Parts: sequence; C-alpha cells; structure tokens
Amino acid sequence: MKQILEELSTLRGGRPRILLCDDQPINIRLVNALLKGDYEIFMATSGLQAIELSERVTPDLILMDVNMPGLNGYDTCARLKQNTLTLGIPVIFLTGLKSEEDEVKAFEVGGVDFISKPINGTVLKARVLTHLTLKLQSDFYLNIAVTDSLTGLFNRRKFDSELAEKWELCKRSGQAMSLLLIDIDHFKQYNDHYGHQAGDHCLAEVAHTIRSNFHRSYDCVARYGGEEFACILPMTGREQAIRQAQEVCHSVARLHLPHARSDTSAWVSLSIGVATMIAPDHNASPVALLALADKNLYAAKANGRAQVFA
Ligand code: GH3
Ligand code: MG
Ligand code: MG
Ligand code: MG
Repeated sequence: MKQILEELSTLRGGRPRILLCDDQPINIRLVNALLKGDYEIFMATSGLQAIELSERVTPDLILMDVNMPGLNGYDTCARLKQNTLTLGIPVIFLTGLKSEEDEVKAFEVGGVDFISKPINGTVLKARVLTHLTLKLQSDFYLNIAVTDSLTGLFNRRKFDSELAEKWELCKRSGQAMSLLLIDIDHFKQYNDHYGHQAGDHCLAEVAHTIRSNFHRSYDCVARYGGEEFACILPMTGREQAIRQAQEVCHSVARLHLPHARSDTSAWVSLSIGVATMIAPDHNASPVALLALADKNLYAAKANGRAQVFA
C-alpha cells in the first residue's frame, strides 16, 4: 500500500487530494481521521460548498454524503458531472442509505461507488485507493494523448479540438479570434549542418520560448507539425495578434541560437502568418482561418523570412 501511495503521489506531483462532503461534521472528522495520514483532505458541509471547492482545488476523489439539507448528494454529483472543470472527478457515495434503488441511483447520477454505513475503515481505504489509482492513471494517459513528447506543447490532435471549441466560444460572444502559424526558417539546413539531435534540442528550446509568450489560460500553443507551431488566441483582434507574433519572433531571435547555414540571419529565426476572423462574418470558419494563416505564412517566407505577415 505504501508503495502504491508513493507512485500515486509521483503521478499527481504531490499527495492525492480528497474532498469529504457531509452535513454532519462528526462524520467528516471520522473519515478524516482514517485518511489524513495518506492524503491531502478538503472538507465541505454542503453540496454547494463541495462544488465551489471542487472547482478551486480540483480534488482527485470526492466522498459524498447523500442526505443533506439543500442540495443532496445525488444532485450535487449530477451538477459536478455537468461542469467541464469537475466532471472527471470520481464521486464515491458514503451514506446511511442501503436500498437497491439508492445504490442504483448513485451510479445513475455519475458516482463510481456506493458505501453504506457503518464504515469499515480498512475496506473504505482499499476502495479509495483503487478509485484514486484509476483516476490518476487515466489523467496520466489523457495527458499523454494531448501532448507532443519532444516539446511538451499540445499536439495536433489537441490543436484540432481546441480550434473548434474556441471558435464556438468566440462565435457565441461575437468576439474576434486570431491564429498564428509559426515556422522555423531553413530548418532543414539546420539539421543538415548540426545533426538531427541538435535539431531536436533546438525545436524544444524554440517551443519553450514560444510558449512563454502566452499567459492567458485559454490561449492554446501547439506543435502543428515538424518544425511548425500554432497558437490559438481567442478574443484577440488583429492588432494585438500582430503585436504578439512580433514579440514571439523577437523572443526567439534573442535566444541567439547559432544557425550557420541560414541565409536570413546568423541565428535561428521564425516566420509567422497571422489570421484574424470574427465568427458572425459570412465565410468565416476555423478552416478558413487556418487557410488564411497558412497563406500569410507563405507570404512571410516569400518576403524574406524572419518576419510576421498579416
Ligand atoms: P523554410 O524556411 O522554407 O521553412 O525551410 P525549412 O528547411 O525549414 O523547411 P522544410 O519544410 O524544407 O524542412 C523542414 C525540416 O524540419 C525538415 C525536417 O527534417 C525538419 N524536422 C521536422 N520535424 C523534425 C523533428 O522532429 N526533429 C528534427 N530534428 N527535425 C525535424
Ligand atoms: Mg447527511
Ligand atoms: Mg515547415
Ligand atoms: Mg521551416
């Protein structure tokens, strides 16, 4: 058990977090005493408080009472499952209820387990550990599924889904969305001169620097393909997008990564195509936005590289 707990803490990057929700503080204290040695514990005495805490501290597991004044445990769970921030958190019901209908209802509202009181501490700990293991392993693989392993940026798969999702967001609010397509200049010559391994290292460093230019949680920076990157900037107009693209170019130029075979610059440089569209415009779509950014990237190359074209 100790070894599994250590592995989970490594996966989590800290002790796994459990939220205890029960309207009776005495019940919370009892479960807390059982689990606090192994986990970081958060406590809520109402459904609404549990929802608020779940959004804020993203627990890895919730132990939920059913009978509570106000929002009961089932309704609280159903709400957590409708919220993109909290839907992935497994909920175990811990309750005095015992009937078959109550147990079935727990699974219908999205719970992963149902434990009837009186609590057997050993069994509770075993079930908690099993569900935490499943949850943290699933997070681990989900993370791999959206990440480019060389650069740590989002991969193309994630980019495609983010583009569609963020477009819908901007469409609903009638706001502009911008896209940057970024390509390293003369990267084939870089590989030919310095070797493929040095090329990989350069890609990772450039990716990291591009990423460091974006601070809003809803901006998405991805590796689009080989030596190409893409940034989705929701709620961003043309002027701001151009400014950000120029800053990306400057930040990579400032790295002073030598490029002996480039006829553009002594250092590794970028060309960036910028596109901005507003959803209600006819002909505007994620596909059209991508095509325009690509066209502008081509123009940046044709104009002599190491520049932004919008
Ligand atoms: P341009 O300025 O027109 O963009 O020229 P370029 O040489 O950068 O463009 P081209 O598309 O001809 O070559 C891209 C190069 O990027 C070729 C390929 O070997 C390299 N590349 C793509 N992915 C990787 C990778 O993961 N690692 C390394 N080291 N090189 C890669
Ligand atoms: Mg209760
Ligand atoms: Mg390219
Ligand atoms: Mg290139």
